[in-house]
Amino acid sequence: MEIKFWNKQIEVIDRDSLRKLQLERFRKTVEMALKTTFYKKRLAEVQIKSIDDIRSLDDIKRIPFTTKNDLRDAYPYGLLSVNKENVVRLHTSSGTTGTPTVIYHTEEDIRNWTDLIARCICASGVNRGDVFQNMTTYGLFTGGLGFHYGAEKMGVLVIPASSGNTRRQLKLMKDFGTTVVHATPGYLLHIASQLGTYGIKRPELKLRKAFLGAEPYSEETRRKIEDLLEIEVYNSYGLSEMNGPGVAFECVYKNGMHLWEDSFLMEVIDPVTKEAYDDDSEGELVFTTLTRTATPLLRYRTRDLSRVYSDICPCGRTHKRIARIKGRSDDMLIINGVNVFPSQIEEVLMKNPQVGTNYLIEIDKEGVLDRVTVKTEINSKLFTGDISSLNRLEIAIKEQIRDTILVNPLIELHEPLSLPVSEGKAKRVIDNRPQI
Ligand code: DLL
Repeated sequence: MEIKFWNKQIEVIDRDSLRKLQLERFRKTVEMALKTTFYKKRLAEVQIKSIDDIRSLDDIKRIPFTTKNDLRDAYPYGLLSVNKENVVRLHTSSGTTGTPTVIYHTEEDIRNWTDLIARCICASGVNRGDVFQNMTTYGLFTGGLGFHYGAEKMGVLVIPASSGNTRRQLKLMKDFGTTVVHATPGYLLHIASQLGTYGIKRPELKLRKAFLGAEPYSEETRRKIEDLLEIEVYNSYGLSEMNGPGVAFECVYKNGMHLWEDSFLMEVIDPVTKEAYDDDSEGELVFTTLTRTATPLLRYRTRDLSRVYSDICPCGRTHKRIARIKGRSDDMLIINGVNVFPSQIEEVLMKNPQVGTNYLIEIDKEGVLDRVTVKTEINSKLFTGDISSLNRLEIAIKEQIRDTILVNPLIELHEPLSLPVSEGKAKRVIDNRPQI
């Protein structure tokens, strides 16, 4: 297997040198943070008043966590650490309700972010000569411009298709011989199921790889997309508060995502006690930016749940890998007292070849009990059409979900394309229970 690097020196750096570099950058980050009204006050409360108060990476434990609410409260300029004249771009989070979070970038910040994306793309084995179709939304969402800049820097031909308009996406793919796409998993799964509808035969496409992220998806969904499109899917993780994409990405071994530790200092904490783990336990990811100048963030609580793989990756990169994100701690559903992640239900659905591409989880109150309804499309190609096979599928899904989440769901099978299709982040859960 050919292993490619964008910046080999940094990607295979020995762990001691990496820690030295992290400390140097962490100190600079604290220095930048102290220039913001928000952190000046926050850090004074724990007696951190200058860079001299930070002597080791362990000093991070003295710093209070930063939350999404802190960022919202500081909106719009409370976390800006440079003069406005030095800022060249801003992005905001994709949430549709409430005050968004805003991240500012200097030219240097954009250069560093772009470099990280080029690093990710290179790690997947993409080369100059590849044709890259960026099917995520351009605009405030970071997936569009973030990947666009990185792919151009890497030297691939970029098609800035943005999201939506499946007919046009497929035409672009066919006409320009697209070899790599970037999308949300939900949207690519939809496209994959639509080739026939738009009269496209697989051999007419040159597609070989896809980068998928921005929302949780299971290993089963990855496999389904890989099988349907005969491509390789790479998991891509990021969040707008840490630039956007380019935080962690899979190499060709696809055994977890390398977290770029020269740019992000990672901690994994118990979301309840907030204690940082020093082993590989599953917990909430917390990040401190290490190179950002306009909006440095210290110990940002992501709410994303994952675990670290500390073993060495055969690709030679020394940056630790993180497991597929299980979900967000705030996405966890409590159904009749049982903790359930939507990803557990998705895993069961996508394991069944007779299941189609879209699904919805609805939760209602029935008396004192919670009732879960899982609505899922069927796969028209594999479905034979007789009622008894529909019944068999329904029972099988019901049993598999019950065995996984210990809650007995109602199953509704729907015709292909009858449930809402999402071009960006999918909304899969509708919780109709009264808010307490
Ligand atoms: O979704 C940035 C991004 C764009 C990442 C394109 C990857 C590709 P936000 O809109 O701020 O930023 O949403 C960030 O999305 O905290 C996770 O909960 C979730 N997320 C992102 N990537 C993955 C992934 C972008 N690969 C939030 N698997 C994060 C699971 C993911 N969840």
